[in-house]
Amino acid sequence: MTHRPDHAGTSPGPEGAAGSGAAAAPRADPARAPVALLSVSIDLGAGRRGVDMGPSALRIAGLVPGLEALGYRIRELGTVNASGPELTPPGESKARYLPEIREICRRSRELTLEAMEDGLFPLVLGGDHSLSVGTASAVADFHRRRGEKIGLIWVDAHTDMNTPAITPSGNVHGMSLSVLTGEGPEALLELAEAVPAVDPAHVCVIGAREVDPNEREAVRASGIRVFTMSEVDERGLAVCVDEAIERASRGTAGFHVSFDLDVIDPMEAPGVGTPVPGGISYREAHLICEKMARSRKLLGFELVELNPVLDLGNRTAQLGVGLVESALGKSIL
Ligand SMILES: [Mn+2]
Repeated sequence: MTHRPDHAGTSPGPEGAAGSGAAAAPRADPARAPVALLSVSIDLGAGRRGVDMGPSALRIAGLVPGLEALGYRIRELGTVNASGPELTPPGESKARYLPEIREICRRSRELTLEAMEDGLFPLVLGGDHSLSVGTASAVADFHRRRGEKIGLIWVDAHTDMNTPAITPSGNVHGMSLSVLTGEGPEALLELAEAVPAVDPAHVCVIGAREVDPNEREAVRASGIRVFTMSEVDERGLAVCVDEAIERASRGTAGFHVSFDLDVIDPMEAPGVGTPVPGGISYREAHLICEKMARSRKLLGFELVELNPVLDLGNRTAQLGVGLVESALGKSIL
């Protein structure tokens, strides 16, 4: 197993000293149900190849032993495999590979829902960000069937609020949050049991710094709350994360997190599908995840857009494993 350095420099947190005697034991957490681990090997929603290998790289970086060391039992749900772009007709240029992406989302959604019905906490490894249409809607529908709403926190350099009508690229990974909040291709909207799958009033984006021109209008019209990188710089990350958690938790059963590794600066996370300069730091990424763990409101977590082809010695995958551990309760003290 590879050694992963522990993350350094984050504060122990407000309740750090109040461990109530459970010294070495992992922090109690409602998410400490057994973990259902699902890999979604797809890059059809992205503009370049490689993120389909993300789930394997995270496993090589020690994801499973890391979670077991935290006390989690893991149930493997296996891998949902998309066909490669060489063998898949791209179809319409404004939503490339839509039929195949729909099928991958449908299968990912079913596996996620089944696991939750069995009492498991869904942890999803991607894969390009289109997969969230399946997984996040599964978490939403699981709770909807129980009369509950969920929040959604989208940690990403992008807002993923494009639609076929406005997309400059035709890449579906830039449309997934739009679909989840009610606008997009019918083939994807109809996967969820309700439209929108998630009420935009409970949706936050953290770290956005690259939004397409027409996408800005869609963001403004949608009612989601975007903490842009400049707001994060102006007000500080901790305040923004606290507000995002508050908004996603108010009147909901809790929130699902969709964590796109491109939110982190490419200097620290080079192995991502769509690198954008000016991202958050290694320590800030951990702070986000630790705050989510401390909130005790986490309903599901997915880590997406890891691209091993662009990575340097699997360091982005190692960072990703550390972030999952932080989100699931690992802390410095
Ligand atoms: Mn994304």
